[in-house]
Amino acid sequence: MSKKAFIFDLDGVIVDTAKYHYKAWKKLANNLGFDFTETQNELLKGVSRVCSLEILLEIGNISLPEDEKARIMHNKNKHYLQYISKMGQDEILEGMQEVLLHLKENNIPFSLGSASKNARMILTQLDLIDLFDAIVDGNDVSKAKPDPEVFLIAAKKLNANPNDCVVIEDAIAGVEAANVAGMTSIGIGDKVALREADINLNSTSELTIDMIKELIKD
Ligand code: B16
Ligand code: MG
Repeated sequence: MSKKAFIFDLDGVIVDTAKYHYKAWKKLANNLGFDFTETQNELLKGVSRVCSLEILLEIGNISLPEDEKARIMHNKNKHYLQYISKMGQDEILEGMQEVLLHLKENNIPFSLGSASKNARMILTQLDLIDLFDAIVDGNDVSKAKPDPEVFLIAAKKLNANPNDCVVIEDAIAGVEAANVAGMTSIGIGDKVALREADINLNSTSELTIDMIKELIKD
């Protein structure tokens, strides 16, 4: 396939921050007087913070003024960051550190392509930030996934043609964004939900160095 650059999603691909998002959103929902289940949390994966709040309020059938929304979203993030600040390298998803190190050692450029505004802090916490040639996150985009903007900016930063890029994603919106960008998409997780991906893997442990070698081979 001769791919020349890689773009990694963060949550669900490098680290499982979804569980911490869930705890923080659940507390917010409970404070507003309704429950929020783990199944409902699936709806928030890969979705921006603002859109996540809108989905949550819809579940609770609650409407709030904008300033109140901003206030509770800020509190949710503060709560979420308390979990993030305790994270360590042992929370990096299986095989991902090896994959990133292999790419680095072989001078194959790679970027982050995440919806999170906390991405830089998370990568710093995991001691991975210096490995990345570029970082594109929720602070750099005006349009959220499934818009391809995040991945197109990443490709540009890597000086790579979108067709030469491989995106690794765990969210439907992310796979869609990669496909629209003309990139090769690898979907991690539910094969039915992520059936639009070019390659489906059950978990990050299936993203092997051999698979990487195959993707970049001339
Ligand atoms: P934050 P990703 C996404 O990260 C998460 O999957 C999603 O659940 C979250 O709402 C979004 O980041 C925004 O995160 O509140 O930290 O800005 O999967 O695109 O790496
Ligand atoms: Mg994700």
